[in-house]
Amino acid sequence: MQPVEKIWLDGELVAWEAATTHILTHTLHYGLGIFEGIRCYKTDRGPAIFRLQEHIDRLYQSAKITRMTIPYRPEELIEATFDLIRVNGLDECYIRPIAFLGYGRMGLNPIGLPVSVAVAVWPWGAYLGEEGLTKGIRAKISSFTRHHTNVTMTKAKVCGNYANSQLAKAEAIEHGYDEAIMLDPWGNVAEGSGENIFIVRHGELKTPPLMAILEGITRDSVIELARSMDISVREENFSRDELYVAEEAFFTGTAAEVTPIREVDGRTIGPGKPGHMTTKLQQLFFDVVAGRDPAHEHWLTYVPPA
Ligand code: PPE
Repeated sequence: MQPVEKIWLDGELVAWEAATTHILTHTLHYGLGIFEGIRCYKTDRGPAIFRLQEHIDRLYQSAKITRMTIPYRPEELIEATFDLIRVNGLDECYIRPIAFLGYGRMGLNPIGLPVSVAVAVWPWGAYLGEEGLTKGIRAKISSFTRHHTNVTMTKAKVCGNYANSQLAKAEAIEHGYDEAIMLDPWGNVAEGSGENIFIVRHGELKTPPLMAILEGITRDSVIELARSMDISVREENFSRDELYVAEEAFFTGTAAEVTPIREVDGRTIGPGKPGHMTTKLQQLFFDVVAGRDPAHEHWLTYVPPA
């Protein structure tokens, strides 16, 4: 990764190398931490953060679900993010807020432990490679099942939830694929290791409903963009074999943006290259985040001068 100068840690801007924590930090052992992933894009009017408020709101929702008290107000984390982007002199970056249980006691009981909060920013290019964005990626249905929502709370972006994602991701890569697609406990297609998934079937867009998946902000954006283009969107379960015969498929996520899927389990999706609808939505998405679409200007927060 590409280090920058400063990280915001518990209310202070500290040097990148100094943003460390004790080895007996509770979350390191047991995984009850919550985080966000946000992107800031370069625009003609300076750096702009995509759907900042929605991401911060989701962080506090994750806190509510996990009963963690974030010892800062949302506005303080927003200010911290602005400060960081300015002090590190970035025009685009990825933003990673995290709240975690600190040092003080071992054993599973999380109640009463101190909560630490950090925000880090760094340049992060195409998540699944530049070529993935333009030509599409190859995915594998994972042998690992996505969590049942009563196993772990899938609406919360909890650090520990990502052990499941990492098993799936490593398996996919070791089998020569770029990304994993996980099925939910009922056998429906759920999501990628760190992305939501869409298919085009009979000319309509389909994406799994919000049961066992993360309520993706890019997912929500793409649904709205598609409807603005008069594309019909169904939030409906579909099976693995329906994915195999889809006309198009793509992932959405803050890191992954809109990444076409050109192959699943050795089956070519559509013509084996990004389809018409995927390309149109990807283009519109990149216009929106770069501040080139007045209709969705309200999704951008321009980093104010100090
Ligand atoms: N599902 C999962 C499991 C997930 O982790 C993400 C984001 C999404 C869907 C898409 O959500 P949204 O970003 O709100 O559209 N994954 C984050 C972490 C990726 C990482 O490798 O770290 C992200 O994209 O920032």
